[in-house]
Amino acid sequence: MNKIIGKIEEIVMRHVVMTLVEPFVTSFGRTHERSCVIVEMKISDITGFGECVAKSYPGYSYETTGTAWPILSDFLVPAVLGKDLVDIETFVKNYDHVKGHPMAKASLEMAAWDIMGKVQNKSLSELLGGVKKSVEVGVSVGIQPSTEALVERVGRYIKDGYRRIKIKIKPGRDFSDLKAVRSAYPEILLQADANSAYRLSDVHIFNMIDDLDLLLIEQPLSEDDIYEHSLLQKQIKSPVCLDESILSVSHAIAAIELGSCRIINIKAPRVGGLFEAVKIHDECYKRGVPVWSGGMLETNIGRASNLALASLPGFILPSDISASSRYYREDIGEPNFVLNKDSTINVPSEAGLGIEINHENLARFTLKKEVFRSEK
Ligand code: OSB
Ligand code: MG
Repeated sequence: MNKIIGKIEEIVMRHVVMTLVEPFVTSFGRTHERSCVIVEMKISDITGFGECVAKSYPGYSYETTGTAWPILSDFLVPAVLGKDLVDIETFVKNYDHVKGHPMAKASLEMAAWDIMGKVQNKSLSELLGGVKKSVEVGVSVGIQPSTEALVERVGRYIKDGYRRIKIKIKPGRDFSDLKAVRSAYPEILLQADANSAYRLSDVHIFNMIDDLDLLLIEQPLSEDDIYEHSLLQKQIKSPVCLDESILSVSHAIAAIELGSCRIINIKAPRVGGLFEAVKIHDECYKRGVPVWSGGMLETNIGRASNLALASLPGFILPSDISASSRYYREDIGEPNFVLNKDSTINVPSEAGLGIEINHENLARFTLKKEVFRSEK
């Protein structure tokens, strides 16, 4: 029997908006002001934080800050408020009956893990079964105004110390962009992310890209095209990696068994939280399928969570977790993560997420705040 940690007495939701150091452009749109919901959970004198990574526009998935807010306030928060926190498995059962909305769910779960770690004086990495003190990382480079600008931007990231570069692609900005980067930097670990912008009939483009020695091609087809990805993977040499298509461990198993991908990008928020993310990791690890951690332009709160997850043994490819300075000039929590000389970032070792909230910045970036207290 697990010990009861205490009653969830209060949950605070904040709609936070932070400006990226530079706009981030993908096949589905442009982000400069990045919004998120930050949840704060209290059990007596212990506070945990979680980040809902859904942005203002439903380009990556249907979730937005605007959908996450009522899903949290009307359904998820009432499902856990006043309940005893015992362990994460029972915590997530509280809202089992709510369909979908994985990012909203993942933010509450993150706050619960943060509390769990603080109570047990263990880092999130330790709680999850992490084995690494630092993790290999890369940088995700948005679509630039021109191919020349892209080569130049990539050059500066390589100077910063990133050894793995991911290029966002879309129809019309694919092979020639990748070829230019490959020619300029023949040694770099290179991969591409299409964010579901192609159809199976575009296979000839991927056949050309096959000659550029990419680590992987991420999410070429639609998120519901797991079967079509299996047809694509049969016709191309580069490993397909799925991101948007994988919303649960069942999807991961289906994609692997069908041969739809050879690599999986794990994002805890996309799959409903760290609990499901670890299940996907374990399943992939057992089958020898490499995984890596994706990112959603998180604040340091979400970044700490990604780093802890990426410390698990199956995360053998470099993750989309870059230095804090690549995202925001100022963050809502410390420490700011820095890139080590060997293109790694240290995994937080303090209890829980290991993030000290900067309350002044948090208040400054908060547009809206709502407090929920349990009755007694
Ligand atoms: O597809 O991996 C993606 C950012 C927002 C939405 C989707 C994606 C991304 C990234 C950025 O590629 C990764 C990062 O946080 O550095
Ligand atoms: Mg992706």
